[in-house]
Amino acid sequence: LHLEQELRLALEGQQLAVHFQPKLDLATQRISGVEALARWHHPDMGWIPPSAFIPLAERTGLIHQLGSWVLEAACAQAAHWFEQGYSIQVAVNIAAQQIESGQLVHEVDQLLNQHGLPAQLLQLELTESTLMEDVEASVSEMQRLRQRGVSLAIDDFGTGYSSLSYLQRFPLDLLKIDRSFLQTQQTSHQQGTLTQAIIALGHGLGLKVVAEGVEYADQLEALRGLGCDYVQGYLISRPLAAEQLQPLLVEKA
Ligand code: G
Ligand code: G
Ligand code: MN
Ligand code: NA
Repeated sequence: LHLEQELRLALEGQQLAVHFQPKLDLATQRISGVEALARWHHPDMGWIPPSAFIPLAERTGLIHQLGSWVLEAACAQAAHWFEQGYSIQVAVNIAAQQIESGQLVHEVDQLLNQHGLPAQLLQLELTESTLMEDVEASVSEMQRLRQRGVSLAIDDFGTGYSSLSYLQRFPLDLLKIDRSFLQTQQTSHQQGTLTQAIIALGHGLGLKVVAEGVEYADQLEALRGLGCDYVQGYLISRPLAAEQLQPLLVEKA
């Protein structure tokens, strides 16, 4: 209950921030997008990890407020980069409750308008488990978002329990392979085989594929060999504040 009060105060005050982790396009060797990640800096407790406050926000319903705040901050930053001449797609993590609220499409419409942001520069990440909570509702909300040109990703793929027959029903653009597949790839040939199979599955469904949690150069080269489209992970960069990220970005020709 104590931390819940602190999170309420954080949402009202200036304690939350959004950091951005770049995604490298293996075809162009350029940063083509970033993932927005919520950060909480408490005045006394210091940095509080998302693994502590995201589940708390979901339990208490504060995720609506937090999710809206992150979405707004991400759209503002994406619009800022766009105005500066960078073509950087910003991906935002969306919790199940945000999809279930039925308000997400309206919220996204307003933000795109307000910031003059082309819809293709916004991507929403939905985890496999979120999508499986209510398949029909997810498909319908996703179709509405996709009609507007918003890009959609399935996040943490391979850790949930989605049946492959459902996968083709979701209107998706990108499949994000969960980082747990990479963490063991070095030691296990079988994990490498799974990564290869997931990439083939994604491509078979017409999706681009990104591997998360890439920490070593040999992992990146292996993924390139497997035809993976993008990589994200500490090898490329940790999540950074927007200003710190600037040197990694390349202006449009
Ligand atoms: O940044 P970090 O790797 O510690 O993130 C941990 C988890 O918190 C990840 O699963 C990430 O998706 C989640 N997360 C970070 N920011 C947000 C956010 O704004 N909304 C939601 N729903 N989840 C987030
Ligand atoms: O679940 P989601 O993909 O949204 O979470 C992203 C999380 O993964 C963030 O908390 C981020 O800090 C973390 N992360 C990003 N890159 C790496 C990496 O290379 N290794 C590890 N262990 N974690 C990473
Ligand atoms: Mn994510
Ligand atoms: Na993920």
